[in-house]
Amino acid sequence: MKKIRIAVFGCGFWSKFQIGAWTEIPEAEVVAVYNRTIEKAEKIAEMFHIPSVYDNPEKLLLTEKPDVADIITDVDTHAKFVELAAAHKVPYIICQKPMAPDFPTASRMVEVCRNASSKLYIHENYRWQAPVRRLKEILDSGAIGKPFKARVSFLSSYPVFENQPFLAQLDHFILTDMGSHVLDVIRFLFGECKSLWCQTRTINPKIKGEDVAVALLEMTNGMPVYTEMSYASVVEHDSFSTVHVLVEGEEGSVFLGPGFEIRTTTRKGTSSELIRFPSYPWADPDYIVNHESGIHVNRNIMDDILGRAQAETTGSDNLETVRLVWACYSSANSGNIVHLKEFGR
Ligand code: 89Y
Repeated sequence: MKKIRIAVFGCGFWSKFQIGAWTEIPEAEVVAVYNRTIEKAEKIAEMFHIPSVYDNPEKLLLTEKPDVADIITDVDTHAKFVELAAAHKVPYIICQKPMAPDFPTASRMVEVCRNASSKLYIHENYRWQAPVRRLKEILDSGAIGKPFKARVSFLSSYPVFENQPFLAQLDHFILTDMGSHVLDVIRFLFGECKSLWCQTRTINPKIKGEDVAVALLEMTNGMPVYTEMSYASVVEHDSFSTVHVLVEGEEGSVFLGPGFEIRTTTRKGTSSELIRFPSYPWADPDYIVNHESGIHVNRNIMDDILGRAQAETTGSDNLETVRLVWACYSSANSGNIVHLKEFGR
């Protein structure tokens, strides 16, 4: 089998999990890694037996001519690497979430790739988490009838700044970092959003951006969805690194809660199921739900590349999630309800 040749740009915290997830996809082969500090690239290459290492991205692209550029750098350089890969006519480009540090940059990235005929995908994995997929199956089965409202929560005090110190320096934190995931899960479960109101706060004095956000969304299907995200919450059931979701329907309700348990309640009573995960040598047990979902998003992108399925998290689809993130900031700044039809068009 001829493998799809992948070049990875950026060898920071997330790279070992994303490359680890590629090792689970038989059609994929990571052939080269780039990092500005070459020692980091060498370490990752050694860990995963990757043959070529570069500290010059252009040299990598000219020499390797990869099928896929997988960009796992920090958000500030996503546009630079996506646009470089597009200029080198790389046919498939994958970019880590959040796509860009602002909405206009994200729109431009989608446009540049479209004009270069490079297919852009965003590595947005939360909608691929096993409990979230199962929840969607339950909703689609009609078990709770027609959903009429929902709550999607990410409440945590996990010491995320220890693993990823740059997060403390971001001017915009929780809505870009976690909101990208949470709002994408909301789109996956309930469709598009019509309007929203949002409030943000900064509780941790050691960080630059906001670490708490609450938002009320009106979906185009009429459902109200309340969402809350926080890295300042010392709660009994910490939701790191997933979401807790309660959906109420006309015939019952379903709750994805602590311990990856899904409890479905109808007038007949409550049933429970637990989602379990295999362990992988490259995955961190603290993040297992998250790291495992990397395999599914990579699988979906690979299937799209091979013409076997349509990718869910394309650049243009994810632009709608980015739109929600920045609509939330706009609402938080103005105190007003933001109508999505008018935002960023
Ligand atoms: O990006 C986020 C994620 O996926 O899990 C944790 C994280 O890295 C920081 O909040």
